[in-house]
Amino acid sequence: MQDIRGFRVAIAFFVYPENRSSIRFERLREGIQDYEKIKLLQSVLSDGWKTELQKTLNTFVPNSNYTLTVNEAKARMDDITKHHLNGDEPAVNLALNKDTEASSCECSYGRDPDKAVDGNTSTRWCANNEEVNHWLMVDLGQVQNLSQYSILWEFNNKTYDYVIETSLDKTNWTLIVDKSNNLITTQFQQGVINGEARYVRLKIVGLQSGCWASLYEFEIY
Ligand SMILES: [Ca+2]
Repeated sequence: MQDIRGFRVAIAFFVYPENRSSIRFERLREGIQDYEKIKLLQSVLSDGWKTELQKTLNTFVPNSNYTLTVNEAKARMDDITKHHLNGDEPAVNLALNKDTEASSCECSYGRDPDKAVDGNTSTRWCANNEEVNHWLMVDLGQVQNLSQYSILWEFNNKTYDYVIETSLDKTNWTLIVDKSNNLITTQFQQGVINGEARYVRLKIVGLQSGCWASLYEFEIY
């Protein structure tokens, strides 16, 4: 059995992502069960679901912000199992590696807008100052039916107020998500969106002190 700390998620279990000085027996047992389940899933899942499982495991990499709690990670693993048994395949991230534009970027640090849609949770887009109303736009390449979005912000436990607008022609915009009074402080956030669009624009309208408009991944389904 391998504790995920010190390993780049080859085979891992969920319990104790953070440093603890002792371990309770029931937690250890849970960890062993999770380990066996992950190992089994890795051997039977399709490539698409394997990637989804890996994303969940990646949130438990040492020195990350542990964006999911143990229970959330377990719930996601159960969800993946259920979909696998139903014969479903994971939804395709429509934003992945698509063209992007932004109001600004810390480009000299490599924090260009395309870093928000490169599928890599260690690269990020960041605006070039702490002002609000910076935006990131993704061109999906063609008109698509939208169902869901997710954002992995730079920081956990911070409030990012944002809105999402969509457009068919890059001229006329429709507000489809209004989180301008966002109460959620988790680093990973997701929500439902409806309608058809080719262009999707995320605008950060409120920031806590010390936070800039900055995020690792913006996914659209
Ligand atoms: Ca990225």
